[in-house]
Amino acid sequence: MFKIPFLNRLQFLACGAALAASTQIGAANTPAPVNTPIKLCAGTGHAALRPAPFGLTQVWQTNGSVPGAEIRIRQGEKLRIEAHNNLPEDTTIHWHGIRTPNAMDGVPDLTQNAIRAGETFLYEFDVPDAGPDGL
Ligand SMILES: [Cu+2]
Repeated sequence: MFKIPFLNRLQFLACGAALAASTQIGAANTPAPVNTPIKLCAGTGHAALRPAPFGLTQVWQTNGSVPGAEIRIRQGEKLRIEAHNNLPEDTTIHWHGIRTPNAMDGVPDLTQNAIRAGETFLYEFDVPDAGPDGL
C-alpha cells in the first residue's frame, strides 16, 4: 500500500503525477513501460517514526512517504527516473549497489551536478543486474 502522509498543497500539486506513477509501479512484477519516466518527488514532510506518545518527526521523503516507493523493472531494461527536487537544498539520487554510467551515479559535483532546489533531472540508464531478490 502506498502511503501519503502529510503533503502540503505545493507538494501535492508538484507530485500529483508522481503519486499516480508510483502506485502503478508498485504492482508486483509489473514493469514500468520502458519509455515512460517514473516520477520521484523529493520533499519535506512529517512521519510517525516512533509509537505514541511520541509525535511526528520532520522528514525528507520521496513521493510523500518514508521509505519511498519500491521501483521494479526487469533486468536489462532501461530505467528512466524524473527526479523532482522540492527539498530546501540541492540533492541527487545515488543508486547504491547498482551499476550505472558514471554520469548517472548521483555523487554531487563529482559524477553529476546537484539537482538544485526546485529543479528536475532525468536519470536514464540500462539496469544490467538483478536486485537483492534476484528474480
Ligand atoms: Cu553507494
